[in-house]
Amino acid sequence: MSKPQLRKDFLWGYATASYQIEGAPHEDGRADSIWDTFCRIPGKIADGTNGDVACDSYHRYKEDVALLKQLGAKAYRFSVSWSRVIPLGGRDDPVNKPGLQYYLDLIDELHANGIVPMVTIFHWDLPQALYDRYGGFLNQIEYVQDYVRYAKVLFEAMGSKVKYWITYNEPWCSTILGYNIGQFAPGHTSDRTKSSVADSTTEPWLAGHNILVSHGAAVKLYREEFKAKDGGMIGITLNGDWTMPWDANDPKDVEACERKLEFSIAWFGDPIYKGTYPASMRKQLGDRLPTFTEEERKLVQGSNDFYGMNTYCANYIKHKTGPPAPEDFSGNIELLLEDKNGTPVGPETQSPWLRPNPQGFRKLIKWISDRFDRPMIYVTENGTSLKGENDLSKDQILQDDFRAEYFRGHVNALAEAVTHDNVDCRGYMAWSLMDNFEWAEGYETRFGVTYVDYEGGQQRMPKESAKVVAELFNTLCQA
Ligand code: PNW
Repeated sequence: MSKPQLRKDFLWGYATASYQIEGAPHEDGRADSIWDTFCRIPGKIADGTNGDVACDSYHRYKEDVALLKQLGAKAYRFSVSWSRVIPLGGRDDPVNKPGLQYYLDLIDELHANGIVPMVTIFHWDLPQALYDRYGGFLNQIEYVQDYVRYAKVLFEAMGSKVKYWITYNEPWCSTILGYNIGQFAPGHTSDRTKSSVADSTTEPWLAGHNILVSHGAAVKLYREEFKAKDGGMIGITLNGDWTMPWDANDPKDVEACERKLEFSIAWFGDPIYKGTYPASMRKQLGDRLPTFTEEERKLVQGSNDFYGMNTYCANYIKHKTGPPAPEDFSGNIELLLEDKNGTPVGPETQSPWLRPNPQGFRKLIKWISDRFDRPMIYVTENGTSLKGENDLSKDQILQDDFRAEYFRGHVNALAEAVTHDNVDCRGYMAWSLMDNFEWAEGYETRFGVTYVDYEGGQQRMPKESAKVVAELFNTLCQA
C-alpha cells in the first residue's frame, strides 16, 4: 500500500469566527447580533462573559495575520459579522462602510502575506434587528431576501479577492442548539424553565429549511453574477460526528448509527446533493419537516461547489425503544460516550460532548464522500479542547501535547482517507488559530493552537500543537 500523502497544493490553515475573536461590538457603527443580546441574559454563558473584547481582533488583525504567517498557514478561514457590515441587517438598510472596510483590510493583509482567505458569510451572529423585526430564520420571505442582499454586498466588495466562500457555518448548531435545546442564541426551546417562547418540535425544521433555501439563493446569485469573473467557489459547512453502535451485535444499534448521521449531516446534505430530505427524517417528523416546493428544490439541489466539513469527535449510539419524543432531533437514539463493554469512545476533554477518535474521522469523511458522490471536500474545522487547560500555568498551556496528539491522529487519518479511500479532500482548517470566546462555555474552554493572554495585554503565544500541525502538513504535502 502506498504511503498516506496529501496534494502538493493542499490548502491548510486555521479557522476563527467573528463573534469569537473580534470584540469591538459597538465600534464604527456595528449593531447588536443575537449573540450580543443572548450573552446579556444571566445564566446563558458559563462564566458570565461575552464577546465584547474577546481576542480584540478588530484592532489586532495585523497581529493575527503575522501569527498565521509565523505558523506557516497557507489559508485563513474567518467569518464576517453581518451587523458590522449592515447593522440593521435588512435589504433596505444601509451598508456600514467602516465595518466593511475592516474585512477588506484584513483580506489585503492576508494577500500581502501570501495567505489565502476563506470567507464564512454567516457564523451564527444574526443581526438582532432582523430577529426583532420578523423572527430571523423563521420568516422565509423576509429572511431569504435579506440574506441574499447581505451576501451580495460581500460578493461585490470582496469578490475579486476571495476564491472560497462559505454560506453558512454549521446550520445544525444554529437550528438545534438555537431553536430546540436553547443553549445557543436566540435560546428558543419548549423547555419553559429556559425560554418563555418557542416550539422545539417545529421551529428547528423550519429554520433549517429556510437556511437551506437562502443558501441556495445566494449560490445562484454568486454563480450568475460573480463566479465567471471572480473565479471562486462557494459551498456550505456542515457539522457532524462519526457514530458507532453501542452494541455492535445489535442490528438496531447499527441502524441507529446511520439514522443519527442522517439527522445531523444528511438533513442538509441530502437536499443539496439529492434534492430531498432523508427518508428517515420524513418518517419520524412527518409534516413538521417542510417539503421542498419545486422552486425551492431547484435552488437547493446542486448548490455546493465544495463540501465544507466540520467534525470533532465520535459517539456510541444506542437505539431507543418506543416512539420518538416530539422534540427529538437525533432519530430516536441515545448518544453515549462508552459502548456496551465500557470502552470509552475517546479521552475526556474540556468539552462534555467532545471525545477525540481519529479513526472515526477517517470513516466519517469516507461516509460523506460516498453519500454525496465524491464531492470536493474542505475540512473547515477540526480540533480539540483540553480538560482543565484553563487552570494550568501559561508555561503548561504552551506545552499542549494532548492537542498535538489530536492533530497527529486526525491529520494522518485524513491522509489515509485521501490515499486509500478515494476521498477528494483539498484543504484542512484547524480550529482554532487561537483561544477565543467558546460560546456558551465562555473563555473557560480553550481551542487555540495559540495561547491568548486575555489579562496580560492580549498577547498571542503559539503552543506546541501549532508546531506539530505545520510539521504534519510539511511532511504529508510533499508529493
Ligand atoms: C463549532 N456540539 O461549534 C463551531 O463552528 C465553532 O464556532 C466552535 O468554537 C467549535 O465548533 C468548538 O466548539 C460546535 O455540541 C459547538 O456538537 C457544539 C457542537 C459542535 C460544534
